Amino acid sequence: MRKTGFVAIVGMPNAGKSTLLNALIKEKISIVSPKPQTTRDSILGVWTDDDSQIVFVDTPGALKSRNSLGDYMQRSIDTATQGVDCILAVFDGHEPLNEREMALINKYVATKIPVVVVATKTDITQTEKLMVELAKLNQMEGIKEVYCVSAKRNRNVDELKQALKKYLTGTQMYFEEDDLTDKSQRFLVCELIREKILLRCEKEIPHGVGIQLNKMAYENDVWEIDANVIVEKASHKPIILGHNGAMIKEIGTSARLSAQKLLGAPVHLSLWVKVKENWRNSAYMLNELGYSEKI
Ligand SMILES: Nc1nc2c(ncn2[C@@H]2O[C@H](COP(=O)(O)OP(=O)(O)O)[C@@H](O)[C@H]2O)c(=O)[nH]1
Ligand SMILES: [Mg+2]
Repeated sequence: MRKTGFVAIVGMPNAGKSTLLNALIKEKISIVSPKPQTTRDSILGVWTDDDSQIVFVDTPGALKSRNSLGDYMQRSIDTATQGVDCILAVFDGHEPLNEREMALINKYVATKIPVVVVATKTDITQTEKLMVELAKLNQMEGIKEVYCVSAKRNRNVDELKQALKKYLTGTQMYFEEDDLTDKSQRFLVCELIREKILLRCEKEIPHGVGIQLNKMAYENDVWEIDANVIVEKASHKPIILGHNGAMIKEIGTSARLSAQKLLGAPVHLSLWVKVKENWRNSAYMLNELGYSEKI
């Protein structure tokens, strides 16, 4: 019988949580960008092998909420850490561990759920610097283990996964053996489009972007996908469109290529830029874009 259970991945925005999740399950299901707040929703990533099934919960980074979307993100972190077998507290190993991060780790230790701390991005840091951070962690009580990994270079990630197995407390399989995530292909396609915008647009634009799928159907061996890119200010529209539509074209091409990889078939993608003022505070729009509570 397999040992099974849930592991929540928590930490500050940009720590490298989603990259680590993708490395742990060896598949890209959570989008990644250098911008904070890239992940908005808790995403489950499932790893199944001969002796275990680990369900990883990727969460948005801890932050102060300023709108209904932010409240939703915070609730999704709180829910994600309830009832899990282990909490993976991830921090960016190439930055000093700050007070807020130490406080967060202490908060998780107080839950009595086993806490494993992970310093990631070790490919871009010096060992000496890391030693200082590890010494700080050593002085904190209640941490079960500390791992140094590079999710990008896949360094020490499998060892970490093996180590996590001892915390699993269940025996029930939560997912089929070949399932990788709880998210639908529709959700993942929207996320890929959003990722391409995050990677190309600066300042406040990325945080105000939402993707609304009008159509996603497999017709004559091709995925026909039609989506709205929702922005919250009229002034954002020309930025996303770019000069003579150059920007939206570039976003569309790279999203189409990623979607083809995900879906394993050719994709036709149409994108439309629409303005919906203040959508991040509209219950209707949040629901439309998939940010609604699952009961
Ligand atoms: N060099 C390096 N960069 C990383 C690593 N993991 C994440 N990153 C980068 O850090 C940024 C934030 O990563 P992401 O996974 O989105 O962080 P999250 O907000 O915690 O989910 C992105 O630009 C990633 O490419 C790593 O192991 N090494
Ligand atoms: Mg993330």
